[in-house]
Amino acid sequence: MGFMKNIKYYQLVLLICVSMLLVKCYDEDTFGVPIYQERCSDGIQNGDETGIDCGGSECEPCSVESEFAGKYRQVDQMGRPAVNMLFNIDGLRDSLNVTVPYKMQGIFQQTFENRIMVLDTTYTTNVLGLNAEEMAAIFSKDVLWVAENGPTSYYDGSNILTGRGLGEDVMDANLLWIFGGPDGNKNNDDPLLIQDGVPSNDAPFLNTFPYLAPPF
Ligand SMILES: [Ca+2]
Ligand SMILES: [Ca+2]
Repeated sequence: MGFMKNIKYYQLVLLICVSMLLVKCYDEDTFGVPIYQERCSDGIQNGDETGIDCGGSECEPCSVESEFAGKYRQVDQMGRPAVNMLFNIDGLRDSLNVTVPYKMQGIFQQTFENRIMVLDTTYTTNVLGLNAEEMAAIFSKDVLWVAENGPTSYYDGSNILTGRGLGEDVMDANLLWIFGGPDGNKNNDDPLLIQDGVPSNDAPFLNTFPYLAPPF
């Protein structure tokens, strides 16, 4: 009887040890990675995701389908120059193109903010005094502001986003705001990140409608 009791005792101890081992293995399987990151790639809609592995508070926004309730379908969006290329991530560029502007900030604010911090990991504020959240708030709504009064300028040092003159170097303005830092001279070295080296158009603008330069 004593022998049998000992066997049962050892079986119990073994069972407890195996259980502890399994618990330990489970913890180590996460490798210290927060659970939500696995949730955003587990192939099912869980947590507060609004689609499979997207949306909610932790995952990337879900792709947006084109809203189509009439004669015209939105397939592209171009407000300010290069917004989709500079501030958005590869997988969501088609989504931004089909998102109506009033919904853009709600969907893309966090993605744009993250992107700014990836482009310049030491970003604080720029020459406009905007932090990453404030920059993202402006650019995630991809529309071109136009001032009702005063000069029309994308950025001339004093007039900021009051429109866009055709001859303005808008790409350099964008680069300056992302990489220039509070004084506008951060990353002003090799590689030079605050200018693209293309200061003007290679063909003259037209004096009549549509005023754009010929493509070649
Ligand atoms: Ca999921
Ligand atoms: Ca340029």
